[in-house]
Amino acid sequence: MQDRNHLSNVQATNNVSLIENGLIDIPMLQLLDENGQETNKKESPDIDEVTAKKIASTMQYIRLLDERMVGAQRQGRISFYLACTGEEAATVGSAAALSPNDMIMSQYREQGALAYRGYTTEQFMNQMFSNELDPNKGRQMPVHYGDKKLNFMTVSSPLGTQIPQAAGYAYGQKMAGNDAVTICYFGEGAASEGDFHAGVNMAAVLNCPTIFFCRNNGYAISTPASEQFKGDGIASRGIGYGVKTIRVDGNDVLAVFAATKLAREIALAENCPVLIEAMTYRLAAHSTSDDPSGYRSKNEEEKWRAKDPIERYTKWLDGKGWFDKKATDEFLDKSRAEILAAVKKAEKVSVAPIEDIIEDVYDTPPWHLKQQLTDLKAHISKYPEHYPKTSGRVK
Ligand SMILES: Cc1ncc(C[n+]2csc(CCOP(=O)(O)OP(=O)(O)O)c2C)c(N)n1
Ligand SMILES: [Mg+2]
Repeated sequence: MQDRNHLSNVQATNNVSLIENGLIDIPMLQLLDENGQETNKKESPDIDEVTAKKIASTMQYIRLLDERMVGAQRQGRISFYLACTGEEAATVGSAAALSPNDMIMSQYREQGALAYRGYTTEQFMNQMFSNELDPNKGRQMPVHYGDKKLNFMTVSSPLGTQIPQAAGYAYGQKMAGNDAVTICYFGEGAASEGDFHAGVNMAAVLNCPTIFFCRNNGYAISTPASEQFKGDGIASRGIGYGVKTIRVDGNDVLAVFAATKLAREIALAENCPVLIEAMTYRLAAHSTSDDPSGYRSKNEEEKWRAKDPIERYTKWLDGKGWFDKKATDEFLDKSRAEILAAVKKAEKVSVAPIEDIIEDVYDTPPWHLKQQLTDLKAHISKYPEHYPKTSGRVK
């Protein structure tokens, strides 16, 4: 039997020296420069006109949705929101390079990928308004989307949990032989969780077709990347775990699309994970509970605003003769009206019956949860003025 470890292959050296700067300055793939010009036509992905336009309209829609929902939170209509402004190319460009059978496991800022898959404005609203049409039955914060039909795993709040799950899910896809991969989105901040290391290593050792897609947007809430890690971003970690890795300009749709397409092909053909690190910038606040003016300068934001992924992509579309200003304006007007109508509709839908708060967890709710429910009902009937009329509604 052959040796099953690497120890016998290690080369000896007689130099007493430390390895320094072994993995720095990993280059970033850029296929579209900041003026929307292709940098290397031979490497540009082959995106047909229909797909190219769908990518554009999804990015525009998501930017609009973000703007409107931050507004809705400020008006007190929803409790919380997370915008992805500035990161649209990373999520929409990657989703466009996948097959609809591929599983998406997201962190929370990937509404672009979900919209690309066909999640409707009404579905977004029912989830965010936590009404009875929300598949989570209102038991989650806004932005915890999920959709079985669209192969989009429900978002969960604790950072990094989706990373080992994505290794396991892809392992199952490989065993089932259904020619599908799992893409796992996460932020560079989440890559500090133990789950990142466990998940990536597991996928490498067990040969799982997982695409680990890191959105390195410079911040984990108020903590800049420079205070999060000392190594060369997250790409260097992929290489450390023996995972094929690529760093891309996350504001460049063509680079993101090309990298994800390649990652998918390799993951399927070789049954292995691939790590993509998309370099981008969170132009938005972390969430509606955050105010970035306390930890970064307007000047820094402006520098990144000038690299707007939508503008860059639009210039490219225009160069191809695929950009129609009038049609785009009409689409935005229609989307604005659709979002407003969906807000008005979703906020009128009742919340789920109050029993749902303790059901679906245990086969039979245990006595202490039943007791808490009884206490809650008593509390709501004592102070009805502090609760929506529909709370406390019994099945
Ligand atoms: C285990 C865990 N720790 C802390 C948090 C609080 N938290 C929510 S988002 C966040 C920052 C994550 O940053 P990053 O992964 O870079 O994603 P980004 O928000 O930049 O998209 C933190 C610390 C959490 N949700 N879960
Ligand atoms: Mg981040």
